[in-house]
Amino acid sequence: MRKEINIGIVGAQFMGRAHSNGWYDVAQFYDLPFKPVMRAACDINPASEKDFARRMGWLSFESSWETMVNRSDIDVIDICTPNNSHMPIAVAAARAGKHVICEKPAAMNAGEALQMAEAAEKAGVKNMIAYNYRRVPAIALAKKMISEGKLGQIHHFNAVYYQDWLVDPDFPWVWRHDSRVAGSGAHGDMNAHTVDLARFLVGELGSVCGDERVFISSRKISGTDRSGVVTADDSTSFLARFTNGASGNFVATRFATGKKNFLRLEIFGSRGSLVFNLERLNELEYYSRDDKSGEQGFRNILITENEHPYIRKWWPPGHIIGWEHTFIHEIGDFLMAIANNEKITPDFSDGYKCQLVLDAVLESSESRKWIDI
Ligand code: SOE
Repeated sequence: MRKEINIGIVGAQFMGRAHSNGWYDVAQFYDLPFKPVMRAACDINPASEKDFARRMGWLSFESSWETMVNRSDIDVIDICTPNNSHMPIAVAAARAGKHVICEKPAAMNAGEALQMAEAAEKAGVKNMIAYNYRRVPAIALAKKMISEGKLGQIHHFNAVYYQDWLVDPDFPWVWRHDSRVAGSGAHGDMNAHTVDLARFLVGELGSVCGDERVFISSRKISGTDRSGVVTADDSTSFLARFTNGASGNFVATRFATGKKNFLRLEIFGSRGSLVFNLERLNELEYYSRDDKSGEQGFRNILITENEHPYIRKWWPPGHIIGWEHTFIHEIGDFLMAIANNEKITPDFSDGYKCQLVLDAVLESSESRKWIDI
């Protein structure tokens, strides 16, 4: 077994920082058979990349992702760039024999995501889409409880994901407003998470009916007199039918005044219910119809016990963890999958299946019809 594994990260923006935190901390908490080395960081802006990379502890710098993915001293490529470059980088990295972890959503559309899944499959490399919320301990516990049948047959999956940074008309035009770079807006950024969680917790979605909205259609470009046209959605809501009969209700918006990063899931089943709120990520609300009549009610499980998923790696019972830990968990699980040559999920084919749903919602909104997936 090798002594070290060398990581190259592409993209020094916000999510690159979150991933860097994961690479930095993972060896402290995971019993890895090799040492992860933060070998190289790459960004098209060399100044921001060097500043970022130096502070985070990356050892060398590249300004071209093509050079990066072909470096012989790199084993893993971590893609944290805007969405329009995920596919070319992931495909090239897989062809160069690198294991690949890629920020969500997988790509601009299902066609691109499929190319990524096929390239990774053909190259036989480990691949993962960084849907980090699967690795919140409360969500992993919800998965376990649902798999054990604690909820019985699931009737409803309701997901709202609220942010409010675009309600300010003076917020400038950024790449996330440009559908040529982002693919979509709130939809691909936030519904992507909840669709992944819906697939993880409840099952495949069979059909959808969507409503995509842009509330402010042009914004000032910072430092110029020009305005940019907003072509990516400010908000997208949709109804869904799961193939197992459950009913789904999804809202993602950047216009939820007062809500900064509010993600709430409600899952109602024939035997019980679960409610998760990201603002209280160490907790899970559970209602069981099996409780004694007269004593039934929602209980709040504090997810800090050793038997809870991921918690043993951290602190003694009662000590809470945060958002950044989800990146350490996903990177740790990814490295363990490489070490043990095991399948890791969500992989590129999950990214593709999630993207099929996202694409169908946009098609439905445009055609004003339900769309089968
Ligand atoms: C920005 O909207 C963002 O950082 C997303 O890109 C993340 O995936 C989400 O977790 C929080 O919001």
